[in-house]
Amino acid sequence: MADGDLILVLGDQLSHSLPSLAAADSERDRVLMAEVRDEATYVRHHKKKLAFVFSAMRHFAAELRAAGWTVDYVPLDAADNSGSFTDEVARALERERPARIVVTEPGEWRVREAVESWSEAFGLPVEVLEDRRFICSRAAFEGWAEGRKQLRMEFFYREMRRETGLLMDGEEPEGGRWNFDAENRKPAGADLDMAGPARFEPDAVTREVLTLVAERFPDNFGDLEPFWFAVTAAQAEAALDHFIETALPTFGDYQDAMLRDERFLYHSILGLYINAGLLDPLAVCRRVETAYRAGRAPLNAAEGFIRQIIGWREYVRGIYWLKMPEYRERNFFAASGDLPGFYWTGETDMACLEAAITQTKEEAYAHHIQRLMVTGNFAMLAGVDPKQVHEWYLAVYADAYEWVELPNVLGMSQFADGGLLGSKPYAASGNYISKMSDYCGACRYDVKQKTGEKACPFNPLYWDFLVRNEDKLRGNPRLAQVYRTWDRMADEKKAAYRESAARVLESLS
Ligand code: FAD
Ligand code: DLZ
Ligand code: SF4
Repeated sequence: MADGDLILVLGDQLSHSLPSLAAADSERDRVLMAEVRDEATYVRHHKKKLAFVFSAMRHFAAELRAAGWTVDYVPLDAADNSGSFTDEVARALERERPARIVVTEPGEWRVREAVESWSEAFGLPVEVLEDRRFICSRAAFEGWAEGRKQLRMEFFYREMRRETGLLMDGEEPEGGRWNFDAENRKPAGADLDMAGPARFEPDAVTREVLTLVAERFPDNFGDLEPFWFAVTAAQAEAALDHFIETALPTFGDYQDAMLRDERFLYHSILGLYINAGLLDPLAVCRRVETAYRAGRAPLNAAEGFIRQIIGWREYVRGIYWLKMPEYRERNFFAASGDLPGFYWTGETDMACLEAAITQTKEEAYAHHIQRLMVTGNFAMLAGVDPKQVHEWYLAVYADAYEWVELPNVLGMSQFADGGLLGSKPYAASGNYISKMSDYCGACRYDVKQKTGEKACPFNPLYWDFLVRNEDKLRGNPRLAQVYRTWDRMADEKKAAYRESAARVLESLS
């Protein structure tokens, strides 16, 4: 194919509308897809995540072939697999001698850096196309951020609503308000009817991948089976239909709730499909808006869901590219503790952490409030090094890619960016977890006890965290009331909190 292009398609670019494919000619150009050791090992990914990515890649390659493309697909266990994108591209150049390399911009810094070195290294043009599956380009986000003192998601989100026209009533937001979050904080009762996510039987391709992952990654975190994720766009569409029908109407109400025996509540479990390219984010939002306009979902549900995608998802990606690579190094509290070992086993007496981590181990999934207010909150209160926290999250969730995971972990959950993403740390004592979940009833600790042996560890850690980081946080107007409460506390009570916290921290090391 001396005058054709080599189109490299990455494992999170499994979209038939991908700009690099849309711009190519299936008769002249050749697609390269490769399962590579570097990507499979830059963190120790959950086994289910590896199986999902490889199986979805293999299915996508088959669909491309069926559509008339010539695809060079390099499986992980191919004898001559070189182990990296750069070396696989080098091998393809030897074989095919293309005129150019074309790739849609990679989602992660690490891969982008590699791609940018290729033109010089290989001595031929490398065209990097903008990833139009995102609504806000990197340049547009930079333009929005320029000159602003604070980069608040809420204002960015309004721009995205105007730009997409989603849930707009002329120039005004549908229902007269931009945000219906105040209605989305109900605790859930066990009596609610929850269908759970759509589940799919592994086919022969997936079964082959399951065997490969079991053999090659036996010591990675997480249970490989049962494996029920969608691995094709058609299955992911079916999962979207299922969500809209069974969970969207109540998505808003119980968005922040946690239940021991209901791992998924009314969440969509679509993030992994959207991030891999099996579902288009804007099309998903349009489907949700249609359901609202047809009277099949209330406004607080539709708005809440759409905000997560055109608001939070676009916003964190904008922040990632605006601030990388220095963002990854941020550690506002200079936290240096090690991640407790139970994050890898789930073996802890704290029922909330045990539930969130066990579920993560079994499903490669936990919902937003579990990630933010249970595992994230605990790590921040305990002073864990944010880099270790980041690596854990990047490894354990099937939807985790650095561009979306890092700002959520480092910024939103650990406040390690010093307040770029949030105006105050999401620090909470056991009371928040008790209010929003049924975990505390089954816990060896007592959420009502503030200090002492039986006290919920979140309680003393909460105050200890605020006191330890007083020099960084006292000036924050949103924490003024909290520090006034601390100031008014009797000295013995303060000492008891600090002693209890020291005992908890000691037990973690
Ligand atoms: P739903 O609750 O059904 O939400 C719908 C969709 O909105 C999601 O599928 C996702 O596409 C989007 N969304 C919701 N919240 C966010 C957010 N804060 N940032 C970006 N998109 C959002 N999301 C990831 O996709 N990958 C990650 O690695 C990731 N790591 C996280 C780590 C922490 C500490 C926190 C607090 C959040 C993280 N999130 C991450 C965001 C969010 O928790 C997940 O997107 C969500 O839980 C995925 O489950 P779901 O598909 O059922 O989402
Ligand atoms: C997550 C992942 C994994 C585990 N393996 C591969 C792989 O072998 N080949 C591939 O093309 N992509 C993989 N991915 C997704 C990539 O990490 C993702 O496409 C890039 O990080 C985006 O920059
Ligand atoms: Fe978690 Fe504390 Fe409740 Fe136990 S008592 S489940 S540790 S919040």
